[in-house]
This record gives sequence, structure tokens and C-alpha cells, in this order.
Amino acid sequence: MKRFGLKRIGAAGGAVLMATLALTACSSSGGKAGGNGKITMGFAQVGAESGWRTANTKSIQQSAKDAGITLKFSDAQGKQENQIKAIRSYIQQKVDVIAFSPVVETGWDAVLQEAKRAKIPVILTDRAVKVSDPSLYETFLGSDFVKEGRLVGEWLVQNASTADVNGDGNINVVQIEGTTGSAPAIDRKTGFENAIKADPKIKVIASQTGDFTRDGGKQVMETFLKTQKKIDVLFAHNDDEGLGALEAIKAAGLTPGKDIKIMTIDAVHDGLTALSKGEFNFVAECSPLLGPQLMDLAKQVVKGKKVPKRVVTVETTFTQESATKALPTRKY
Ligand code: GZL
Ligand code: ZN
Repeated sequence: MKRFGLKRIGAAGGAVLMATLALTACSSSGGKAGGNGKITMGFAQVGAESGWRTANTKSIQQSAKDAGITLKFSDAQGKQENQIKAIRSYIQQKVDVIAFSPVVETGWDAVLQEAKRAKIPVILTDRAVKVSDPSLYETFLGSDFVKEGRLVGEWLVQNASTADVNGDGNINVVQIEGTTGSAPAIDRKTGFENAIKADPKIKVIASQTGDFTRDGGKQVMETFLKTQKKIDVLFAHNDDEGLGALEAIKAAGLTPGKDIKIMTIDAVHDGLTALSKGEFNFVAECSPLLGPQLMDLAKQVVKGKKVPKRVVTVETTFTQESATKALPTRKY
């Protein structure tokens, strides 16, 4: 499938990009930015629902400082109407660029039309939107969520022999999904469920949203433990749901990682700690450190430069051994 202008820039690539941009920035007129060339960015964040989100917020706030960009920041407590309100206020304040992580995929056309009419470029970070007119945003910087789900499914297929914990010949999977309607929840489910088709013994016997929170993961896992007889595997769409589920699994007198194999996505510090302790069995990384690349892209779009429509973050996966090695130097 031809990916339009797909660019893979890891953290190092982002730093290189930042260095070149810094050079061009001081030689250019600083584009549309305020008189002193200082760029003002309005950022509408989803909320503070998970360890991933707080690490993402820190990365954005720190990178704005490092890039000399004035940041107006709002936390929508997970509500789309609050994100829309924040974007409208940034339009009123005539910021130079708007960036946001859309809590769900749909319902953005109107407010993005208003930003376009106000000639304020918009950058999507972390999550994608479904809009009628792709010119409503300059670029989408974030993970390939389908790939994250696929990597989890492929690991389960490769490890099927040790995953049939109940020895009933089937590998019964319960799935705790992310926020309903969000790009990561939709795409991780798609990637995972497509990958496990490779082994007909693997079946998703129950699937429910835990809204990417620990509480959500705990409550849904309690329900699954009551209603499902033979659970072999849990796939939680993020570490926080998996960490909440751990509590429910232990409260039921089961040993996580042994009686129920657990796979999650994010690879935040607490998730890798659970993995290194053998409570989780596999974690696919989803990097929250989007700040440096976001600020590079913001400087380019404010200058009216064309940027790739899609910038995919470079990520990896972890097993117990690689998690133990990575933990001491992990930034989040
Ligand atoms: C993924 C991000 C998701 C994380 C969750 O890029 O949108 O939202 O996987 C977070 O931890 O809540
Ligand atoms: Zn089984």
C-alpha cells in the first residue's frame, strides 16, 4: 500500500531535524509568527487518563520550552466538547499553529473548517481523525496502531504452544479495549484480530472497553473473571488497563503471567516493570515522546513549508528480558 509521504523519524532523526530547522529558523523571517518571530502554539490534550498521557504531556511542554515556542495548553478530561472549545479559543486568540490529540476519530470537521478559515495550520499528534477534507490538517504525527495490534497478535501466534493455559485445545482471549471510538482502540483491535486469524485455535471470547484507565481495566477484568470460564490470555490495549487487570487477577487468587498470559501496548515504566517481573508476558511500545518532532513540524508549517502528511514514530516491542535491560535508562 503506497503510504503518502511516510517518514520514519526516531528520536535521533527528530534531533537532526531540529538542528537543521534551528539553522533555517534564524536565517528566515520567522514566517507568520508574531513580530519577534516567536511562535505561539495552542495544544488541546485529551486528558491525564494514563501513564502514557502524562509522559506525552511532559514531552510536549518540555519540547516547546526547548524550541522557544510559547505553548497554550488545555486538558479536556477526555471530553471531545472540551477539546473543540479549546481549539475555538486558540482560533480567537489567533495562535500561529494548533496541535491536538483527537480523543475520538469523528466530529472534527466543523471546528477544523473554522481553523482553516482563520488560516491557522493544524497538526494532529498521537491520534488520527476521520474528516471529509484531508486539507483540514497539515500532518498526523503518531504511531501506527494497526501495526502495534498486529505485533501483539503475531507474538501470541508464535507463542501459542505455551498460551493454552487451561489445556482445552483453545487459546481463549479476553480483550480490554481502549477508549471507544478512538483511533488506537479501533486500529489495535483490527491489527490484533487480523493477526490471530493465522491460528484458528486462538479465539477472542470477550471484548469490552476499559477506556485506557487502570480503574477501567480492573472493573472489566473482574467482569470477565466472573462471566468467562476458561480464560487463557488477556490483551489489554494499554499498560494501565493491564495494570488494573492485574489487581483483579490477583484478587481472584490467580498468578498473572502464568495462569493468564498478559499482553499490552505502551511500554511505560510501570508496564515494563510488570513485564520484567513476569506479570506481563509481552508489551508493544507506543512512544509518547512526540514533543521534539511536533515542534520541528510546527516551525515548518508556520513558515508555510510543505510537510509529510503522515509522520510515523519508530517503536519496538519488549519481552521480559529486554524490559529488564531497558528499565534503568527508560525516560518514562
Ligand atoms: C496511543 C494513545 C493511547 C495510549 C494510552 O498513542 O493515544 O492513549 O496507548 C493513552 O495509554 O491513554
Ligand atoms: Zn485454553
